[in-house]
Amino acid sequence: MFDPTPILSGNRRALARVLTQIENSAPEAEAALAALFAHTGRAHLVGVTGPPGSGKSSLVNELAKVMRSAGRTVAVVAVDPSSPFTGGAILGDRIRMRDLAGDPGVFIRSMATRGSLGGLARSTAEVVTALDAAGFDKILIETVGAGQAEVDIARAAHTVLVIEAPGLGDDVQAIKAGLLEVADVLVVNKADQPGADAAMRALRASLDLGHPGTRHWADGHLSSPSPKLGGGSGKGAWVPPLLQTVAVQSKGIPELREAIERHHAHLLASGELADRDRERLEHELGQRLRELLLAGLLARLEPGSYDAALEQILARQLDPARAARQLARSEYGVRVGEDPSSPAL
Ligand SMILES: Nc1nc2c(ncn2[C@@H]2O[C@H](COP(=O)(O)OP(=O)(O)OP(=O)(O)O)[C@@H](O)[C@H]2O)c(=O)[nH]1
Ligand SMILES: [Mg+2]
Repeated sequence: MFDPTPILSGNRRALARVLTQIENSAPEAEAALAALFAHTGRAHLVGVTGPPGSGKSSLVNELAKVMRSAGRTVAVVAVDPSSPFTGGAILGDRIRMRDLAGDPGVFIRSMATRGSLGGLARSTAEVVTALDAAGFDKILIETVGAGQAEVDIARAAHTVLVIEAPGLGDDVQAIKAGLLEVADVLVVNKADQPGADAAMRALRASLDLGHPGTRHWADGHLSSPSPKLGGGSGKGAWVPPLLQTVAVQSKGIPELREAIERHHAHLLASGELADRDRERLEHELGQRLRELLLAGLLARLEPGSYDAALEQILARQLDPARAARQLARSEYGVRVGEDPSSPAL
């Protein structure tokens, strides 16, 4: 039986132990998370994403400092999707985060990919659960906004910061990757560098052109997104502010914190915070259900039938959709996916 008391009362070693269990997918993690989950839902989750090298870690470090000065406790989760063998970025982050070391109101954790990015998304969510239960006021989640999976990790937060910087190449890249769509606060960092004003203009133009408001998951949302999400409904809608910062000179950081707090206040006042929590947890429920159903099905299939189906598909004797139905049917004896009213898993 897992006793959550040490973590709930701020014992850092107990917290670190559970985070390691989560990262290793140790069997103990599940019981710990089950006991901790009831104590979550209080932290303000802030996602920080953007192209590689735009200054996310530097900004997170600065933000953590001003949040501490304002009396908030802060946890930082740095998600590094690169191979564990090239952990240079993590090392860099550790060194940079040294300013904050020794402060009991700050907790920093780097996470590297062990398996798939999907696995990383899940263990990040679990780490955030543990940090939330441990009582941190603000949880900053840094991911490189390079692919959909990483963007999804950040967008699961309540407030999403998108960090751009001049001279990183094609600004349109980031826009294509759907980063702007998920931004609640937009930052052009490295404003000391040439091209910062041009980057601001480009972002402002695309903000004006774009239709912010449709926060939708890349896959697997089981019900339609709430119409309230994204503030597309006019009155009281949130317009993402566009800020400039110079992380290495601590410039623009109080203004950035202020924008984050304003967004939090907006989420609370509009009821959107509850909507976003609902969306995030529903996404997780759907994801886990899919995984369980698939694993259960694969485990109980007639040996060889999956491969046989694949061979038939490759030989163009059977199409993938029908093959999937046949596999599902042979297992459960139900006609999965043929009833249009049944949810598509
Ligand atoms: N000139 C200038 N350099 C900056 C600024 N902010 C960060 N840097 C530098 O830019 C480099 C990358 O900064 P990081 O904070 O590691 O950027 P990141 O976005 O976390 O990088 P990844 O996690 O690797 O994607 C470092 O050498 C920083 O010192 C800034 O405002 N101005
Ligand atoms: Mg970084």
